[in-house]
Amino acid sequence: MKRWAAGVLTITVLAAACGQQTQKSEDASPVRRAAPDYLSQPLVREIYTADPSAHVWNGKIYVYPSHDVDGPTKQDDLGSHFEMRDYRVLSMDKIGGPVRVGPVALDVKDVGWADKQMWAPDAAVKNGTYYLYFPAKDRDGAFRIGVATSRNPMGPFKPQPAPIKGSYSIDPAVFTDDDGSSYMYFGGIWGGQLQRNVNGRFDPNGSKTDLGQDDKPALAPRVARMTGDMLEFAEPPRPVQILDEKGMPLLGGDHDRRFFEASWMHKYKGKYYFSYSTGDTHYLVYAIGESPYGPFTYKGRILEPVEGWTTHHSIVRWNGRWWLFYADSQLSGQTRLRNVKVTELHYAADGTIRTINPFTSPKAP
Ligand code: FUB
Repeated sequence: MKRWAAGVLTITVLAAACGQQTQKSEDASPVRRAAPDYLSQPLVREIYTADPSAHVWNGKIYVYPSHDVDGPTKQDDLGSHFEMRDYRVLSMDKIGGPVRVGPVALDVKDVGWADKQMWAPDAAVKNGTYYLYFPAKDRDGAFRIGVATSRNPMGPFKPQPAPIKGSYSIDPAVFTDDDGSSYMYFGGIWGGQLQRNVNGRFDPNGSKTDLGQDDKPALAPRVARMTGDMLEFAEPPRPVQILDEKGMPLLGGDHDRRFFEASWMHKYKGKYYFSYSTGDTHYLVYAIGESPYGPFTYKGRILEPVEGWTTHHSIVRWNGRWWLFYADSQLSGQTRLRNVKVTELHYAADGTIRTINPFTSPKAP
């Protein structure tokens, strides 16, 4: 049996096991792989998951993913086919051990201001309260970022009545520095609407993809320090500058390196590593700076393209080693139905990250 056909058979069996439909063909990945060709295997198979934000709390690993569901909307450049409605948290005692899928932690129907599209979330903890940060579209079709709280990292989370004041766009990632200050990084172009919020106000008629100014600095992700209660921005969000090796901002036309979505921040040996997805070129890349606000200098790739259109990640230290959580479309073969994975991440002696190939063998013909 050809590898592609074997993949389809596997997918059909797995899809039946997942109790989900996978028959949409317009967004099927062109090349399917046999299971051993993937560097790592899905963490869970009973639901579809993506955009994993991992944290280590009290020695346990908690993963806050998007919960992908099949829906009627055709795939487009604005991600209209990502029709997620709720969040479920994953937990594990150790990497490689059993993964628990928690019950619904937050449902869009319980968020008064939100209408649809519960996209990539993140979480934080302070003084025994857990905070779930999530983007969703409001009734005007504008992405806003909400926050919900719980005393349990698995939820259920109780949402605040309104989105975070001054929030817009998608993909919140909250980083807490050694001095206890927390910062939210956020933003995404195209469907993430950053280009429709260039002045901090939503312009429904703004550009659809990016600013279309290839020779100008690329649109920058945003960062804002959080208030002490973790519920609001303590300051207006500011652009995160990402510079090339000559100290010049990356340009809009530099699709292999410029910011698209999926911010993450971690600290390694005293330096701040800002990482993100390049979207339409499908890389996870990183840039290093001396402050949580940047500027950050582009350094290279973390992960080569996975199967599926999107790529989104988190980086955490567990048991003295560093781990990359990411997602691909191994189980379904469709971009809208993804599955989260984990693999070890390695640094070279100079602090650069060794690029990871998500496959163990070269691409099938
Ligand atoms: O999962 C929906 C969106 O796709 C996320 O918010 C983006 O980062 C991309 O993964």
